[in-house]
Amino acid sequence: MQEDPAYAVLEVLARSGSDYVDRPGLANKAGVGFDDVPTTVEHLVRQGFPVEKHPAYGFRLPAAFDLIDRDVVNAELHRRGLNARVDGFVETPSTNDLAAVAEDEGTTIFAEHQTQGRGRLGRAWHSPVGTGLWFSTVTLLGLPVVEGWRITLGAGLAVAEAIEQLAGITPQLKWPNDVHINERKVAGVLTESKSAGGYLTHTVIGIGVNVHLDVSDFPPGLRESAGSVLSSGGEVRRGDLLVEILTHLDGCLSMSTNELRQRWSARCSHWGEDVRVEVDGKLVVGRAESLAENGAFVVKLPDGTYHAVHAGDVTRLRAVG
Ligand code: BT5
Repeated sequence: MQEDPAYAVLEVLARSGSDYVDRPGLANKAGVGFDDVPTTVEHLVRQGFPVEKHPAYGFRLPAAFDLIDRDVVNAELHRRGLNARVDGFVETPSTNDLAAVAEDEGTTIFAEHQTQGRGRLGRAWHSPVGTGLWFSTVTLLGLPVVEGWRITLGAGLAVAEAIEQLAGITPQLKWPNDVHINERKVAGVLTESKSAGGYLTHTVIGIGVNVHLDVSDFPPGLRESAGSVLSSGGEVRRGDLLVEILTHLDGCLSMSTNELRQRWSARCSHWGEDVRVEVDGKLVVGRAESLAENGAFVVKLPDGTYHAVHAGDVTRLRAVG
């Protein structure tokens, strides 16, 4: 995969802290042509990166800017014995598309900004610069296709555990792919798989976590429903969170189905609540009961029968009055 020189420029600036880096130094350390430095920096500024320019000293990023340093992340992943390896881009339509053509297990791609970040069913995922963790990781885990749900639920669990470990906040899980804090969606998972002969052959696990966004940073349509680690009172650095999620993901993908169901269920906020599930345009209303052995979300209907939902969106029915 082609390196993104603009991301290397950001890393060089972030590594120099509050010191300026002059143009030759930047070109040399980031591996970009001397002549390309001004256009690359202009491009970054247009993208929304707060790169400061000084006519004599050169360029710098505010020391507080939380950039993900690939070398630091990769060294820590290696130290932990994980197979994952990360690469970073300033901007891409969707990290899931870049990961879809990566062949190696553990290839992980993050972007500062996605122009066409997506959720399930063609929905959009808001992914602005500098504030979130937007990444995709490849797993070649050859599960039967019918067990693919383990990857989606395992990824959500990994995100929740990682946030709890680093920020001391306890997120809750919403079936099948949401991570919530204080009833606001803080993260989502989009898994996209290829399969052959009934088995998964290549799965991209796309994860979006709102890290530093204020509620006002969301578009008006999301301000009531979305939140971030920061807006929930937690402070984490994005690189640390990336390492921690990949570490937990490794554990969640290798645990038994029963352990996964137990740990996922213990964090799920639905149980005992009246919910509405939209399945292929049809509405199922009932009480959230359990996570079935096959990963289905089981709802008890008003007539006492049970309905197993295999795909859809679950919404809590709020008590009126
Ligand atoms: C998801 O879909 O929650 C999956 C999100 C996966 C995003 C990652 S980022 C890296 C990788 N590359 C991608 O292109 N995608 C993955 P779904 O359950 O369908 O939820 C989508 C809905 O969440 C939208 O229709 C909005 O209502 C809401 N939403 C969009 N952006 C959001 C955000 N940043 N925070 C919270 N909610 C958001």
